[in-house]
Amino acid sequence: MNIRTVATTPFNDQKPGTSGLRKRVPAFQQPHYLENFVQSIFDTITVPPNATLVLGGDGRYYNREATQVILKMAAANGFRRVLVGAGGILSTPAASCIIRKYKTHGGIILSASHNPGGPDGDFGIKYNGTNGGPATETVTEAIYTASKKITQYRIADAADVALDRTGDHKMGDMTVSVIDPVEAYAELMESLFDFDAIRALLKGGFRIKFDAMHAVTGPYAREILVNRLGAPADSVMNAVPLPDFGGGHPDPNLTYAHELVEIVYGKHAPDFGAASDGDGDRNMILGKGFFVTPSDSLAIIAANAQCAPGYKQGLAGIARSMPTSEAADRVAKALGIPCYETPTGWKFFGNLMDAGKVTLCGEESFGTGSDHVREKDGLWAVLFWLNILAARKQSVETIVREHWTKYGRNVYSRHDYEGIPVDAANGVMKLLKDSFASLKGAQFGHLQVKLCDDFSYTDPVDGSVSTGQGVRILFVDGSRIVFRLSGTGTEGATLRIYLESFEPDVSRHHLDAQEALATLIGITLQISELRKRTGRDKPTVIT
Ligand code: VG1
Ligand code: CO
Repeated sequence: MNIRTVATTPFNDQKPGTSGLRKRVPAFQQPHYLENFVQSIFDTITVPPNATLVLGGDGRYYNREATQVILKMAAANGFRRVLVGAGGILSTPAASCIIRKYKTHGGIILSASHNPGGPDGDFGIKYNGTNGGPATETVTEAIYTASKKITQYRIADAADVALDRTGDHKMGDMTVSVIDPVEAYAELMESLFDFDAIRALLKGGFRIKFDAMHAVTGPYAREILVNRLGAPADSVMNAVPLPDFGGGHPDPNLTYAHELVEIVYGKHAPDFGAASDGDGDRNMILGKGFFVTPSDSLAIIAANAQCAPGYKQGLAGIARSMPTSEAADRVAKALGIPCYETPTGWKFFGNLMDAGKVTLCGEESFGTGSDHVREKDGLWAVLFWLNILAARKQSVETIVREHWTKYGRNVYSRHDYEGIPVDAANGVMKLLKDSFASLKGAQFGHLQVKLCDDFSYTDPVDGSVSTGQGVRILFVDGSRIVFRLSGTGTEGATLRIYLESFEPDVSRHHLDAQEALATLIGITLQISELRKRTGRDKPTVIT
């Protein structure tokens, strides 16, 4: 097999964001663009002899073409084997599971998660390390540095691999093993949860609806929920993955998963509703006419973890991203276990899990997971809820309300302003940082500012420091406002504002979050000059 060395010049925009490199499809289709980034990964990770790589993606437009290119580059860069999901498909948590199960030299995941797909949509690529988790910041920075200096890449002259035929295919000295994308993952789920109890729950007439949003979880949900757990076939909707996600925005929240939301808030609503995103790592949990915030979901899973066989031995600790509500902290305190606060992005949880410091992790952005893999995991969260529901035999709403009664309610909401001009977004952030001194101690009605800062994190395991992770305005009574710029978008800037206050009074737990947070929302608009600077009078998405 002939291996070609191709001369190339750097692109200067290959800096990975919160979760890998995400760009519009036409950017990735530029000659050498994909190849440069893949070679930068291989040059950074130094491939040991006889190494195996995992490869798969969320099935979005360009997934197949990129898969063929990466296979040929893996062969030219000394890999002995590549485990690739049939059709080039692997959900993000399944890829993590397979890296861990077969102890491979990491894997490459092709996904732009919940961003829309199609010829003009987004595409993305990231490297996960040998622990199955997203490369740490040190590694992504090194990949970026390599991408700025690259002069050549290596690629094999080989025929395309028949990606739909499972089994081994030869590419020179390298073997391409095309594997079932679901099997290993489904087995892992069966080892963690009480499938008998969930089967009995479903048999007893408990009705569920899972929205795969025409993204990667369709085949996973069918195999696990329908084939293995016996849910009726129509329990899974939008189950066929499509390269453009059917024109939708595969983001499981109240705005984009509206088809499911209408069903669970409508007549004849099922008892439980859930959705996942483009690459299967996010989850939204709903009861009959009831929405569970991701922050509450993390806390409730933590408080009820002993219901699931895989977590019977208890939790080592919990970690949440900084903007995620402090509901999980209250559970950790009651359990007498540590709770860690990390920057946004799953890559910050890896070290804590590898060191055995935490079992559960979560983000307010519909991400929940545990140390069973090193990614957040949408279907895992769905199964955890079903396991809890099977054990407690109460409705979703009752479980949440009882949780609030016991621990108090962390009222929470996130306001996103998407696609605003970059200068305006930077201006808002600068204004806030310049106002720290005058804000400290300032009084807004009954709320007084206790502290403002730009969050920075020192990893307790490797000592690495990550600065500039979001502006925090903390109030004396424990309320918080956090401002952050998104690191996953591909157009303009997205400003995220996270609002939280604590409500111990049960008689006020029924209040709508926007109503309960009205004072904080007012302060936000005042101190950020948001309307004036961005020209927007309301958020694009409220979750
Ligand atoms: C967003 C979320 C973050 C999440 C990241 C990747 O990042 O806020 O919590 O880890 O997406 O999730 P940002 O930088 O846009 O706020 V996924 O499902 O897009 O891989
Ligand atoms: Co995702």
